[in-house]
Amino acid sequence: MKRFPVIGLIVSAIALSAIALFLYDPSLVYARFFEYTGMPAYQAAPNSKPKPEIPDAVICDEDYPEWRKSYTIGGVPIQASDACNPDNPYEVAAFVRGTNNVIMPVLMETQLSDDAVVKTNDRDGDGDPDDIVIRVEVAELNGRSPDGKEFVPGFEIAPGIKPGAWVFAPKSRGMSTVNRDDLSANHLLRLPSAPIRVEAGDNVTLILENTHYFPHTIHLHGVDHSFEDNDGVPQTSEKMTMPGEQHVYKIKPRHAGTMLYHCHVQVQVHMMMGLQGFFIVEENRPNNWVQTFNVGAGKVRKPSVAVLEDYAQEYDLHYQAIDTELSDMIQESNDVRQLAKSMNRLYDITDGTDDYFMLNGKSFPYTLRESLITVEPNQHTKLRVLNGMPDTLSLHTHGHKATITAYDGVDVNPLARITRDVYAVTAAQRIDLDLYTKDDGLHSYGSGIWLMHDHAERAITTDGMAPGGNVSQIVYRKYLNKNAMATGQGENVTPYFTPEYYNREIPSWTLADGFGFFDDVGERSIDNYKDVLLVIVLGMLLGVMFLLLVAFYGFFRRVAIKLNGGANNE
Ligand SMILES: [Cu+2]
Repeated sequence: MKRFPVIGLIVSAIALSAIALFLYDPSLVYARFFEYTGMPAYQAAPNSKPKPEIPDAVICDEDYPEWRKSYTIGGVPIQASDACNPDNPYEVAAFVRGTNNVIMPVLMETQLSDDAVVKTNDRDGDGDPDDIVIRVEVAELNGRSPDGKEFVPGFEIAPGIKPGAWVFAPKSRGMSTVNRDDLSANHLLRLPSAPIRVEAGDNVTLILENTHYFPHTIHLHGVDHSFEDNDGVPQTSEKMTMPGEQHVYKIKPRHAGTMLYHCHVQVQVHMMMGLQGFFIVEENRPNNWVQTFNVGAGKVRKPSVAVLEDYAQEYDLHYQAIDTELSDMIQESNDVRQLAKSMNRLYDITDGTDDYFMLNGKSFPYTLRESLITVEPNQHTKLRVLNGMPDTLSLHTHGHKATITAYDGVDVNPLARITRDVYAVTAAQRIDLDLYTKDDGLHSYGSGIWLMHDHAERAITTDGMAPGGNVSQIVYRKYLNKNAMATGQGENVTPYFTPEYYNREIPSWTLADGFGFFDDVGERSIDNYKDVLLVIVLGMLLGVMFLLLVAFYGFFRRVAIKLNGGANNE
């Protein structure tokens, strides 16, 4: 009478075991099965997902294309720029003449404070001012705001990518954002910290106005300066400049060259957050009005007299990297106590890995908007390279071998200069390069669109997605289109200008792959759920086994009672 459920349980157990075996390794079951039925016909692979829509992307987004032409503003000759996003020529004029010397309409075309760069007194009578007062502020980019979800002021290094950062910027006026609705940073607040230029022999007063919530200093790395109250090191030369305070650095550099400045407070955090920039001392020449700031680095629209003696044009190339473990901290909290703890005590740079790699504050494809090096044949271009990354920069130029003319601001003996195509630049090091576009098979292989990038391959990615990182191009001008982009014969770059690409939502070769060979695999098949089903079936099997045990126990208990003749019956 109780036999039926027991048999049912036994059958269930056997059936579940068979299903479990099938799920665990179908080929074991198939092999037995096919011995009797023969092999099945070919089964097609699952369909691909439909090709993703590539969102409309703006390749060149510049509002002021007229800024690309050459200008003369306030008597300052400003070279043309081929960049999609050129520098504001009025700003350049103010940096060259000094914000105190340009007329108000020029200053009003910028967001500079009228005391950002004050130039006075031609002490040696050589036609240019010698007392230079420069004011820098400290700005946060992409920080957490108590007012909303958006990080402010916003600064994209690549499509949709806004890491937290800090920069030194020329003293500005007005809002840090474009306006109340557009929370992007105003034009002056951006990575990298603005390159600063002075002339050798100038009496330079560099004033750090600490507009930030942490203490900072400025260390003038490689720049001739006296020690006391001037070296930027909180343990030796001076106290830290606390929030709201200012510090005055006084220098009169005797030696010209490509140097750098950086904060020396908690260097492993502050320098890596972006408080580092070029500090360039130009050779002393008559009538040498130098461009004090080069916001955003890149092309110098008003090169110094000495540079123009040997070169047609000049570019500042600042390489940087960001570890998101550090940069995310200012997006998780805006309580300075929490930040001081997380940044100074919890963040461990020895466990850090860099995720984003930037040239002049941007990663590919935005490097194409403002960091193309555009050249003509048979031209000398001066490149100043600063490695602000913790690892060695292995800068490689396609199609060109450039000559290293200086290391760390010291000229290399012309007889000992090295011409090469990978330039090793260690952390904090600077090199000056002579990029000579003579088509002789050595200096140049001829016209084209030639890549220029760090050959440590992680640096050509954006958090592992390629193409990204610090990839840029040396472009012969005949390849430029009217949007200031190089037009080549290669793949369509549109997908790279979308946040979706760097969110890993678009197959890498989708536009090149008309047949969809490399599209994503479509709907999930039963195989994807196999492990889940296996666990469920094993659970059911366990339940059946338990019921079976209960049934057997009841059966043997009754048998035992019968054998005892009911003597021990309760
Ligand atoms: Cu600092």
